[in-house]
Amino acid sequence: MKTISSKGIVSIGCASLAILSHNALAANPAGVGPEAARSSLRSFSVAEGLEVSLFASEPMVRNPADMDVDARGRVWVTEGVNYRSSFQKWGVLQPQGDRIVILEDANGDGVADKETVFYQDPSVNTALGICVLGNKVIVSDSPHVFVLTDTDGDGKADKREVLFTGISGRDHDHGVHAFVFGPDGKLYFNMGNEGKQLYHPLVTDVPLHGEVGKIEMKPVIDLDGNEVNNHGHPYRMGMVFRCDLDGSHVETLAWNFRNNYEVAVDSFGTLWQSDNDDDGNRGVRINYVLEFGNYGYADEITGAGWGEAWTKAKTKGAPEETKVFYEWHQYDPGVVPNLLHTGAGSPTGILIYEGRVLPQIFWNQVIHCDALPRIVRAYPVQASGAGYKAETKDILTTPDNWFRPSDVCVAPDGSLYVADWNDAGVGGHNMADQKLDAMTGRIYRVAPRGKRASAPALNLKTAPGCVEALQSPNQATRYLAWTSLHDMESRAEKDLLKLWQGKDPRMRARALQLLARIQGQESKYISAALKDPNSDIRITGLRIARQLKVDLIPLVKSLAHDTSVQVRRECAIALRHNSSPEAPKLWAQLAAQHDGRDRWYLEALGIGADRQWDSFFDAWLSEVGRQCNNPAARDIIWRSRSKKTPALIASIIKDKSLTPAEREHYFRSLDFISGPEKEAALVELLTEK
Ligand SMILES: [Ca+2]
Ligand SMILES: [Ca+2]
Ligand SMILES: [Ca+2]
Ligand SMILES: [Ca+2]
Repeated sequence: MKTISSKGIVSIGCASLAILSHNALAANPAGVGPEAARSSLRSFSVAEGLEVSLFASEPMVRNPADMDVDARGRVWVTEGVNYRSSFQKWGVLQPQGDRIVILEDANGDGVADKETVFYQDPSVNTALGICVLGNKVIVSDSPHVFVLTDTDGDGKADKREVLFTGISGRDHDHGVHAFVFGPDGKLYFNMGNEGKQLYHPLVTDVPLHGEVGKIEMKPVIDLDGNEVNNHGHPYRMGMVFRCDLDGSHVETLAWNFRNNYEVAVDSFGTLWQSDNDDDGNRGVRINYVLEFGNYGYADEITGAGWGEAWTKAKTKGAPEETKVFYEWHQYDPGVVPNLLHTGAGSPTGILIYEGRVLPQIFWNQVIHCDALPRIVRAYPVQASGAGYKAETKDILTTPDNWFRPSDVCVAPDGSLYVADWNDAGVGGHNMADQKLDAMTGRIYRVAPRGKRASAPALNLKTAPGCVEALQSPNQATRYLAWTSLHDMESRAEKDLLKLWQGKDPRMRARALQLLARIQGQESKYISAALKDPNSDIRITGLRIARQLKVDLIPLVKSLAHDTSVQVRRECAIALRHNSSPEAPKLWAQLAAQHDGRDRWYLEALGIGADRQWDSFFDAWLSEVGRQCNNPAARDIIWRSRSKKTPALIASIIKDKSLTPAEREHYFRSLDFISGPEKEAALVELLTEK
């Protein structure tokens, strides 16, 4: 949902503000309750072959903020009844606090008929994230991330621990978001630009109920040795992370987003996100996330917003359609390109659909909610150079302007569940739905016509049963399977091998992640992966090798001339902060294969050369010799941050055939470099005749 910035109040908040002034009660004008909810479904359009049905509605569920579906097909919801109660005039509507509720269809008619309050406490308010992992539930609610455990299996939390703390963005849509379980057995999560920093608690156990109060904490130092905060060293704004299940070994995977609402991780370990524009600028973006990439919401060096640069560009005649590129600093060296711009929006939940129940166009694709245009849609991708290009394909939408999809999840049967916050507005510190008795919230199921909900029985005691469960499209199921298989180690190898030798690359990748983690078998499976005909498997192998801290140099050597530029992209990233004397030469070989057009590849090279520009760039200069006056070489020079960069930039700028815009493009590169070499280059340019 969208934060209302000073500009946003006018453009985004208007829907709810208008309603509030006309109707103090402000209930959904189309009616309240299950019958009204069912009748509103008649206006919904759904992708061909699919149907939408009502799973739950008020009063069973109100204002669902985030959702997860467990291995039994039960729907877990964090409610936002007390949304913004700490500062809005409607105040606390539910003194017992917001609920985390489990909704269940006990009699099998496709409609929820049982609700269990897993947890309710005033210390949890409109939690932006929920992730069900066995008997543990991770709840993201700035300033804390809680782990709630149901120790006796009655569906109610018995124990509360703090996983992370010290996060800003309390009572804000841009704080810490949902956790997801990755194919590597790690947790992935993100926070928007109000999250600001991440702390480890010194004591994790806290009482089950009540305010946590002040707790001892220490800043998170990530695996790169950086303190995780937004001060620009190097991280800024919204960030995305990976860590172990216990919160240790934090990696800051990418940064400089505005409100990257959730992260989705596919079976190859590739990350996908959306990001919200500054409200009213029609600049929502979908991102394929390059690990360790800067995504350019603020100026990398100064931290400045984009308005000034855009105003300047506009006076020089930049067309309106380039504004979105300025918004995300896409013309700056060191900023990763966006996958897709989707216009105005309030992006929310996201997932990667690796099931086989929806029509084929949705297989292996990102599925995403956008509450402003009231749509759930997919972005089918095709590889394009070292990155991707994407289209949009709608799944669910309606003209009913109270439909506000806040989250989407895959159930064990491969169907989708969609949470509907249901309001005239899209959050952003406001709501029309201010009266508890009439407060709405809906959960829909989207599935092929006539396909009844089901949850396959699991057998997690045996390796074949676990390998079966590992192939589930449902994340909560995969978590159970993964952890059992990981515990079985070599006892599961035979059955994992069958999956590894199968046809579906994503299922093979899931097996590979576990096979390569059987003690003593690491290098055998990594090397098999690196020789695989499928480029995504080679990429997965390299990513596993990085995580397992295997010596990467021989691996990058074997892949440095790979036929797939995506594999070479991954090689560049693998060289990041590698101190081997062989790293510069390998980077130079990768850089020499840049085609002068592929910005994804260029940025991957930049990520790989971080902190080692001088040696890497020198190696590249020796590699290309005098052949550095062509588009590819000029691109590398423009992106580079070496002591030799300024003189080379100056010599490009002196080329009389450059257009003024091209000259400006190269000049901009100098803003990212400091030191005497830059001063000398500037003097040279100023005194040029
Ligand atoms: Ca039922
Ligand atoms: Ca319990
Ligand atoms: Ca979600
Ligand atoms: Ca509502």
